[in-house]
Amino acid sequence: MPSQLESSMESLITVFHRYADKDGNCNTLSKKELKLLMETELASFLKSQKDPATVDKIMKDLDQNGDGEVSFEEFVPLVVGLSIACEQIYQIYKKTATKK
Ligand SMILES: [Ca+2]
Ligand SMILES: [Ca+2]
Repeated sequence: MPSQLESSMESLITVFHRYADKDGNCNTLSKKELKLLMETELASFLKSQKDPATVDKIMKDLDQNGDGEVSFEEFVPLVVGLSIACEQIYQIYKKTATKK
């Protein structure tokens, strides 16, 4: 049985490839693939971002080598960044929950 963290990492890889494999280049996400991934897997985050250009901006931020595609290495910082943001919310939530 994989640990919780191991299965989380496995899920991350599985989700990345579920979208990256849609076109010829299965190791990277095109903008279309990234958009689909975010709309499906990060719908609540995307909804909280009112700016319709969010995906374009995120794409630009993530694409470190500027080839117009997002590789797994370039994708991971997005997940890490969102996890950090979620953890901060979790801390605030925990604080207010214990204050009662
Ligand atoms: Ca692809
Ligand atoms: Ca790239």
